[in-house]
Amino acid sequence: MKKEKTMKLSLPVEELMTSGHLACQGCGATLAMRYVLKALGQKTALCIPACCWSVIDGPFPHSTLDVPIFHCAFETAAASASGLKAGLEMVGDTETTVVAWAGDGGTFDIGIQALSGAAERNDDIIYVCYDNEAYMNTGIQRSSATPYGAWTTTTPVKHFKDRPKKDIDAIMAAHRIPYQATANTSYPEDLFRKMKKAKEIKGTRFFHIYAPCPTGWKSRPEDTIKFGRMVVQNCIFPLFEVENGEKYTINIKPREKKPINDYIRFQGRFHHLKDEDIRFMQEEVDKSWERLLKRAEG
Ligand SMILES: Cc1ncc(C[n+]2csc(CCOP(=O)(O)OP(=O)(O)O)c2C)c(N)n1
Ligand code: SF4
Ligand SMILES: [Mg+2]
Repeated sequence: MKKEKTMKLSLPVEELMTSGHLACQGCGATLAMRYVLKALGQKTALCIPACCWSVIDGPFPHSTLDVPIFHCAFETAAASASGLKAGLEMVGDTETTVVAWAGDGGTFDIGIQALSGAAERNDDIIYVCYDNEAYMNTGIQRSSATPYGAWTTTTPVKHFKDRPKKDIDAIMAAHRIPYQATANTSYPEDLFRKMKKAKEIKGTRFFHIYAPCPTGWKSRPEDTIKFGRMVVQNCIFPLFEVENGEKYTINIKPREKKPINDYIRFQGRFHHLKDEDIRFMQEEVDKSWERLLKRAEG
């Protein structure tokens, strides 16, 4: 007799994100929201500034999410979340988890002042930056999260981005917030565990989530999960946690660190790069991995 196949689910079956979202196929930011809400549960309120996610959710009064959303101005994700948390506490609601949910442009660039203010005050919010490495919603413009070498509409092929990605994780660690983590939808259990842990901590918590964007990266939708695994194995986007800005824990250390070439080759935004450009990028990745290892050694 044929043995029946069973699959063990390690994440809760309950969905707070339903069908009908408006994202492109293979959108990493969309999957990130789904997993985050599985960890945080129904008593969650979101502040979403202008970004792809303010569209993905759907036109009012429809919503793909089964939690309340406050659509705020581009630069105000953290300040809006701080205010919403204070307001909820004033009416006696101490249970709702307030989440600022912003893109890399809204975090690394335009919202960094509000984020820094909230983190310095240690306001009791979770701030999630889904990082698709450019201003995607307005047509793929460069942000300070765009990696070296990438094409965007404001860094055309002849003048590709010649500055490194801003180290937002180090900037947040300098605020000595109680908890911060990087995460990636290709490692859903890791993301889920860290978000559950963050939910139980008071104060400012910061998540930096890797979010492939097939439209802006000129990649195939079916490669999104593969990219997430690659960036952990080649150390472009390592998975780690930081407590109080000091205690670094690397969650996954690749047994054998992979070269970045394959990852670069699969994305149209890097097609113009010469061997020497890729060699330079590899050196930069090696250096930042070494820096992280040192921080984790204490
Ligand atoms: C003050 C202000 N400046 C510019 C815009 C236009 N704008 C809306 S979304 C967006 C891009 C957002 O980029 P990011 O935060 O990375 O999110 P993504 O679109 O990539 O998801 C821009 C420039 C705006 N809404 N408000
Ligand atoms: S443009 Fe990119 S980030 Fe925006 S919905 Fe499409 S895939 Fe997602
Ligand atoms: Mg972006």
